[in-house]
Amino acid sequence: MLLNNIQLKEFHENGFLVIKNFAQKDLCDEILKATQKHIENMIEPIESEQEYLAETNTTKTTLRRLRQVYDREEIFRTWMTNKDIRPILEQILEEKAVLTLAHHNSIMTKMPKDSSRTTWHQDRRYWHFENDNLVSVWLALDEEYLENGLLEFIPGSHKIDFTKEQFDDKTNFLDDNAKNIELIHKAAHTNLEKGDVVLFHCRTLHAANKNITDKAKISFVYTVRGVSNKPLKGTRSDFKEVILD
Ligand SMILES: O=C(O)CCC(=O)C(=O)O
Repeated sequence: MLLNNIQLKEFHENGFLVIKNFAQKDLCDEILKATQKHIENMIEPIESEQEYLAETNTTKTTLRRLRQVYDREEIFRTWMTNKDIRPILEQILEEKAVLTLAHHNSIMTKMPKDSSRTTWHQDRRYWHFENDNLVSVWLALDEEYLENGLLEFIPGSHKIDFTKEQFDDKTNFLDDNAKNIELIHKAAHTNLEKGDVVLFHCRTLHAANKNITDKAKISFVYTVRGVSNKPLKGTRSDFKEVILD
């Protein structure tokens, strides 16, 4: 499958693109089923909500992300190496794609009640590559909407050169900076259904609310780089990879 010209233009203009109904619903269900034991037992490596909170007075751990999922289950690898999406990734990256397993190699959760808001940020803050030719592939394993923590994006933000003052010291895009407020007003979202995929550039500002429903929201996210965009030696991005050719 390839993107048509309108979709490709939309990705390049907005820095993200929703592809409805991309993955088979059965595959999503199989992935969801395979996540259960990892979620229930919080099998390491994980990221917790508490790591994200400035202050916490609880000793409880709420799962936020199952990390390093590629090596956990065959069905996860099947999705991450799916051949149908490769031509699309190559269109966007304008070269072959390489699956980088260092960072977004995750099942993301928004647990009912105890999840937190994900503030506006660019994913490049986590990563160390020669350039920004990196795209994340988000798979909705079930319905996603604002109340359960759907991702929102700021269209065109991947093309903006921001100043340091627009971010806090943890590289969160400040909600109360005057310039930022104007941009945040332009935030866009599309409700997702099981099997929908969202592609987003590593510079695109995105955020997600906490989940205020009583059902967990579980999604899959991985990242690919253009083959010529090498991880910087000695950084945590310089890690195991899978060439998708
Ligand atoms: O679901 C979330 O909390 C946000 C996830 C996110 O920002 C990401 O995967 O880049």
